[in-house]
Amino acid sequence: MSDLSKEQVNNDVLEDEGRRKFFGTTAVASLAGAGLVMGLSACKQSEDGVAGKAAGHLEGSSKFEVQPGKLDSYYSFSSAGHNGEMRIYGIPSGRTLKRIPVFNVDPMVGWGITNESKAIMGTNADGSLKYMTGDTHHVHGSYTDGTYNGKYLWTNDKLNNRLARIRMDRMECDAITDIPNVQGFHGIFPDKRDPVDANVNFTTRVFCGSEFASPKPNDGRDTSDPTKWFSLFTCVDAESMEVRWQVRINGNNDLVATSYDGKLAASNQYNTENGAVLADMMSVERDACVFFNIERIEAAIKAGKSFTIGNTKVPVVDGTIDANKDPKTALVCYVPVPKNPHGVNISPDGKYFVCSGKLSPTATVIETELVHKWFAGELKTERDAVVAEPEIGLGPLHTGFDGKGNAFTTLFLDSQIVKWNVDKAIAQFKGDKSAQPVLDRIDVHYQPGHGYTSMGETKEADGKFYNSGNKFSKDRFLPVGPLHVETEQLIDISGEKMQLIHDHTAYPEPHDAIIVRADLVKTKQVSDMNDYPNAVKSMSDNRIERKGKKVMVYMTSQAPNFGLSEIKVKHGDDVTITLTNHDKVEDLTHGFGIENYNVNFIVNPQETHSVSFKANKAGVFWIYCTHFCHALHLEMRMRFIVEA
Ligand code: CUK
Ligand code: CUA
Ligand code: CA
Repeated sequence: MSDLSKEQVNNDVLEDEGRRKFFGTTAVASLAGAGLVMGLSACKQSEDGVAGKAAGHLEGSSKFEVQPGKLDSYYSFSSAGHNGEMRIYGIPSGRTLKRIPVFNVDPMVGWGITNESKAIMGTNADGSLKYMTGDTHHVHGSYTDGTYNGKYLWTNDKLNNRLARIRMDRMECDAITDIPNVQGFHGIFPDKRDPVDANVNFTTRVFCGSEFASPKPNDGRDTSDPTKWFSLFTCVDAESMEVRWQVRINGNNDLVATSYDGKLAASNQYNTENGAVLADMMSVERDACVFFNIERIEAAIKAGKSFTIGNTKVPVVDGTIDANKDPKTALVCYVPVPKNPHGVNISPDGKYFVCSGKLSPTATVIETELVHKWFAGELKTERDAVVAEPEIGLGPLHTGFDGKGNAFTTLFLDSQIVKWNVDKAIAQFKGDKSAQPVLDRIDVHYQPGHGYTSMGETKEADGKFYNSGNKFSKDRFLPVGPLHVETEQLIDISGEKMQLIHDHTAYPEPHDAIIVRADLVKTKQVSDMNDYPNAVKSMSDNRIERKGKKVMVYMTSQAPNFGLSEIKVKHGDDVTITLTNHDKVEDLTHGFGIENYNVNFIVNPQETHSVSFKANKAGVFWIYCTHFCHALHLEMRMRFIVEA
């Protein structure tokens, strides 16, 4: 807050003017540092004549207020960045509904602590977690007929290169797959139907892009010869979560999108140069948006035209430019787009992919049908698939759609969302000088990364809400130390002009999210005991069994009691405790914590979880219920006695 005057701070509400000044200085400083100054002005009157309006308080925004006791109409499923989890917000309220632990350890629910969650996360030979952290960027859901079917969500781990699946009936992670031989696993997108089988109109594959080239295999060879490093595009089976195949590419993969016909996966490439340092990555004017021909890739693998890398058994096909010169047999099509593009999104009608310029003030519109024509050998050059390239503003990144022909792109450098019309951009590209694609701009606070619309990644895009995920909040909330909270800004896009509804906070730092209509999500409120193979099914089954140094404890809980009043073991024993919650009432969860033993997890109604640990401290240690469950919650405790 140091740049703001005392007077401004003393006002109940800071004036917009002060914010602009504050924003301007810091933004220019940070961009100058990156060598990316491109004539930045924070609130510019653009050449298209559409001025960004100061997004203050929206008159009538209370119509979107979710009153106490009322429910939101949408779920937002969001990534969490380097926190490694997935989050659920209610829209339009912006209320945080749940944080789903995925790649991170979460003692509140016992993720990374119970044996069942450790088995999903992966362990070393000694039972310790293989990884304790991750970096989630993108969340996408499973599809039927081009819209969400409410079954699965997937998210990536850019840090440790894993794909995780969330089952939506419980909103819990049920599978994590290592993506072999890649680094910087960033973009993901599920397919929307099968490219060949007309009966399969639902998601069966998840596509994964990787940003960073690396030696293959990465075992110490070629460490000083980056020309030998390359990136892979990966396909994972949506049900088995096994890696199906990979494609060797030139350049890199950043974000991923899929066509509605199931035939294409697309990925933007900012490093076609294969540069290892920044200057090299920005050296050419055009990079690419790359299209994968799913049917041909799978046919090539069936025909055995693949190789493997090191000990990995996953078949890899050659998708490099040199190996794909003939469009009629090519597996991959590289469409040139300017410059260091970021983000690729498909319009809800399936007709157009939009890839943003990032270092070019343009968005490139690529027609799906023309990509198919290129693969059929009917297009002269890959670039001929481009049908529009409107100038929309500085630092364009991600695009959402309203289902009415309009696109909404985040402008990182301009700190704006720009609304533009796809058909008008195409007309302008064809030479119609009267066509003005840009329709509206709104300032956001500040510097948006992802922006996404309600149902915008489906054919049911409804044009109601747009959420801007901003990378800097600066003065927007009370300061909480050097790192500010992030801002998410909800915008009403139902009218001609965008209107800011409100800000809500997000713990740093989410990237992308999807906004899903609430009626498409059906969760179970009470689990089925039979879904847990190790359930202690009867209250009379409470017991302790010993085999040598191994002690197995089988227990139940039912408010306000644990099924045993003490567990007695010997110092050095290997203890496994299995706990089944026999309560059937919705939300009647018990916790299980052992004093000074670092054991902490919960059991929801009818669920079973277990923990294993060494009794390495002698003494009396209270076990208590950590989750408020009953008037006698405090009395819900028992003893863990370790004899010397
Ligand atoms: S990336 Cu973060 S703003 Cu990881 Cu989707 Cu574009
Ligand atoms: Cu059981 Cu608190
Ligand atoms: Ca580049």
